[in-house]
Parts: sequence; structure tokens; C-alpha cells
Amino acid sequence: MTMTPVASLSRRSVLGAGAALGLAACGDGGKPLDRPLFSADAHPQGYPTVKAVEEMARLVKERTNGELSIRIYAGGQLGGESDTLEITMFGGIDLNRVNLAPLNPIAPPTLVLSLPFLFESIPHARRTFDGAPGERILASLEPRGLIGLCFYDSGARSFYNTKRPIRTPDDLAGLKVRVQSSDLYVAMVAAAGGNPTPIPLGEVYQALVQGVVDAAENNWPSYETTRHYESARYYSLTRHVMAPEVLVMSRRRWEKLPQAHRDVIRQAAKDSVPYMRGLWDAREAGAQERLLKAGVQLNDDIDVRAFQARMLPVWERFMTTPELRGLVEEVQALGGGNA
Ligand code: GTR
Repeated sequence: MTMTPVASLSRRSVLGAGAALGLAACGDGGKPLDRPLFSADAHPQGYPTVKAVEEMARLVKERTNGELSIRIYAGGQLGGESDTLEITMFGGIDLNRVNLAPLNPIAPPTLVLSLPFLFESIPHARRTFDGAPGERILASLEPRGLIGLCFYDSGARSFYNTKRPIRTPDDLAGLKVRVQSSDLYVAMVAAAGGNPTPIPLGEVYQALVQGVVDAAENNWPSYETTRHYESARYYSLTRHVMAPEVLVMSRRRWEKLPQAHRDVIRQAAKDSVPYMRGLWDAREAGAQERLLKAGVQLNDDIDVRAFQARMLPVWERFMTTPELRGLVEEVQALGGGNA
């Protein structure tokens, strides 16, 4: 199954969101725009990613003496992540907090951190995001029109569904599984035994209720916020992907900023990361506790080896260049121990 190439997506969404943001008079005239930076997030107010960008906005305002400010459009107001990313590349949205998955078709190095069962633990993932591989992956976005500012935590993604606990790949057989807009996720779910269906996050609740899909996969906080647990009660701790969230900026907008403002933005983004981690850890633990009380059926008896064995061809299919394989090795070298 092939995904829609980002470049061929309809411009309707781009123009629609541009109009919503009042961008008609804000072309590429070369003059700095006298307005806040617009920032998109699929998650609602109060979610750790939104709060992290609020914190970054506070720092940016303070450190530029109010010359730069950021206005956040949360809750997917500006569209799904693939669409808003396209708009960001065009320059219609300035900042965008997305998961790594919709960047997979745009910048191949992002595939590395999305590989199933790449990380041994969350500390391993964090060392990678903070270290040299993370920096290189963020930098790989620049030729694609995006400035990679920082990674935010996203915990581990696990499968949940409306039918049964998932212990082995055989339990996924016959289930229609919603995935994000990434060929890697499509291949991963197919290899794990399910039938992958790419759907934007905002449409998944309805798709689960109506039986258009039987399953999805996500971390605890997203599973709670989206209320997917109301119909998909079986959460199985496969922890198959630990890919991070990313904050990107439109390169078009970036290039219009004076160097001093660019430095402030980069630093403020980095400074919001530890703040976000604190929020994330608390939110993840809280979400799990609340969901179990709400009747979610947790299964943590997972045949991890059986899932891992099925992922080998997926790794081979996507890690096609020496650059990508080199990055994988660098990430693996950061493993070992949970400290
Ligand atoms: C969440 C992530 C979102 C979005 C969502 C999804 O974990 O924070 O950015 O990617 O998953 O599955 O669409």
C-alpha cells in the first residue's frame, strides 16, 4: 500500500487554514510580519505538548522583550498533522508540534526513531533524542523547509482495540488497525498481523465507534485525551514504538527573523524540554491510573519476541542507505542500562 505523497496533497486544506489564520495579506513579501508566530497542535489545551509550547512562548516573549510572541492553535483547529505540516512548509503556519510519524514521508532520517522495538527503555530513547543522533535528525528537516527545534516525550505506543487482549501477533489477525500517515506504520502493523488503515487522529474516535476500524495504537495520555478507551477497552502493553514528538518551525518564516530572534527561539525550545518531561511523567502515570479505574482492560502479558521477529523485514525495507543504517547503530550504541 502506498501513501499519498505529501507534495500532491490538495491545496484546499492549505488555503482553508491560511484563510482561517488571516494570512491573505501575509505573502512572502520579504518584510517581517507584524503578528505573533502561529503554532499548531493536534492535542487540546492542557496536554503536555501544548503546555510545553506555552512555556516556550513565555520564554521567547520574555527574552525578546515582547518583540516576538506565539499564539497556539490547539485541538487540531488548523487540521490534521500531515496537512498542517504541508502548510508549515509553505510558510502558512510558523510553528508546529507533531509526532515524528507524519515527518517520515518528508525526511527519511526520521524513520529511524520510529522503528519498532528500537529502544530498550525510555531512558535510552531520551539519551537518543538529547544526543548526536537526535541533533542530526532534527537537522535533516532543514532542506525540506522545516527547522527542527526540539523533541518532546511521547512515551511508548501500545495497541488497543474493541475486541480482545493482544498477546501475540496472531491476536491482531483480522483487526483493522488505525495508523498514522506513514508507510513505516502501515508496514509495521501489516507485519504484526493487522490490517493497517491510515486515518487522521481527529477521525479515529468515530471510526472506532462505527467499527470502521477495530484498533489503534498510542500512548496512555493520547488514549485518554481522545477518549478512544470508551469503545476500545482492551489496552495491551506492546510498547512497540517510542518515537518522540517534534516541534518544527517553517523555514520560510525562520529566514525572515534576525539571528538574535532565531537564537532565542532555539534556546527557548530546548529549555522547554525538561519542563515537558516533568509534565509528561506525571500525565502518563495519572492517565494510566484513571483509565484502569474507568474499566480499561490492561494486558501486560505480551510475547515481545514474537512481535520483534516479525519486525526484521520492516527494518530491512526502510533502512535502505548507509546513512540510515549508521544512525541505527549510533542509537543502539546508546542503549544498555536504564540509567
Ligand atoms: C499522539 C501524538 C500526536 C499524534 C497522535 C496520532 O501520541 O502526540 O501528535 O501523532 O499520537 O496517533 O495521530
